[in-house]
Amino acid sequence: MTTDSPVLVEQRAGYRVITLNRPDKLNAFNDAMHEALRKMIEDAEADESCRALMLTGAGRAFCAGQDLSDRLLKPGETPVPRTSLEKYYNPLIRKIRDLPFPVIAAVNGVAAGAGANIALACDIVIASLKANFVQSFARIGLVPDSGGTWVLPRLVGDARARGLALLAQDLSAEKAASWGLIWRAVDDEILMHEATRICEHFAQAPTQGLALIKRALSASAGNTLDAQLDLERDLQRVAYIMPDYAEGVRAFMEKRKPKFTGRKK
Ligand code: T3D
Repeated sequence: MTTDSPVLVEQRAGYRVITLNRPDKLNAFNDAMHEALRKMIEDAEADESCRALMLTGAGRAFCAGQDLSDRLLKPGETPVPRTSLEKYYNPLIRKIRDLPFPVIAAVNGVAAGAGANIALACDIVIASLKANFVQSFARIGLVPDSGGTWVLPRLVGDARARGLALLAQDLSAEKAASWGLIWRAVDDEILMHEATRICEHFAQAPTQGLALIKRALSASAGNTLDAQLDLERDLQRVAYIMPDYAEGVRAFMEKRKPKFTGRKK
C-alpha cells in the first residue's frame, strides 16, 4: 500500500486506523476506494488482536459521499439505476454495525451524503468543531442512503430528521452533538488525541462483551420491550460464562484494573 492508495491503514496496539484518502475529492467514494475499504475492514475483522477501528479522512474532509464525477451523464446518455447501494454502501453499513468490536468515526471535516451516514453508522462518532454533517442528497435530487433515513429519526426525532433530509442544510458538529446525533464535538487540535484515547480504551476493554452490547443495541430498534428483555437475558447468559465477567468481578473486588482476554474465546 502506498500513500496514494485511496484508503490507508495503520496498525496500532490493539486497534487499527483507517483513513479515507482522496483529499482532492474530499474523500468521495469511487469503486477503488470501496474495494480498498472493504478489504481493510475484512482484514481487521480477521485479525483477532484488533479490538477497535478508527475511521477518519485525509485532508480537510471526512468524506463527501459518492464521487459525482463518476455519475456525470454524457449528452444524450440515458440514466440507468446504479447497483452501488447493493454492491458497496449497504454491505459497508451492515459490516460496520456487525463488526465484533467498536468502530469510532473521527470526523475531521465535512461529512456529506453517504459520507455523513457512514460516520453515523459507527458506534462512537467524535467530530472536530470544524466539521459539519450534510444530508446533501436533496441538493441533487437523490434519496438519503447508507441508513440515513433509519438512523436520523432514531437519533434526533422525526422533526429534525425531516429538516435535515429535506432541507439538506449543513449541521455543525456542535449542534450535532447537542442534538444527540453524535457522541462529542471537540476542538480540531484535540480530535485525533481524543479518538486515539477512545481506541486505546477499547483495546483494553472486554471486547466480547462489547460485541454483545452492539448486538443488543442494534436489535432494540425493531424489538418490543418484551422481546428486548428476552434478548438481554440470552446475551447475558453468553456473557456470564465468558472469562471476562469473572475477571471483571475479581478485579473489582481486589480493587485493581481488570485484565480482559480480547476477542479470543
Ligand atoms: O450513484 C450512486 O452510486 C448513488 C449513491 C450515492 C451516495 C451519495 O453519497 S450521493 C451524495 C454525493 N455527495 C454530494 O452530493 C456532496 C457533494 N459535495 C458537496 O456538496 C460539497 O463539496 C461539500 C458540502 C461536501 C463541501 O463543500 P466545499 O465548499 O467545502 O468544497 P467544494 O469546493 O464543493 O469541493 C472541493 C472539491 O471537491 C471540488 O473539486 P475542485 O473544484 O477543487 O476540483 C469538488 O468538486 C470536489 N468534490 C466534493 N465533493 C465531491 C467532489 N467531487 C466529486 N464528488 C463529490 N461528492
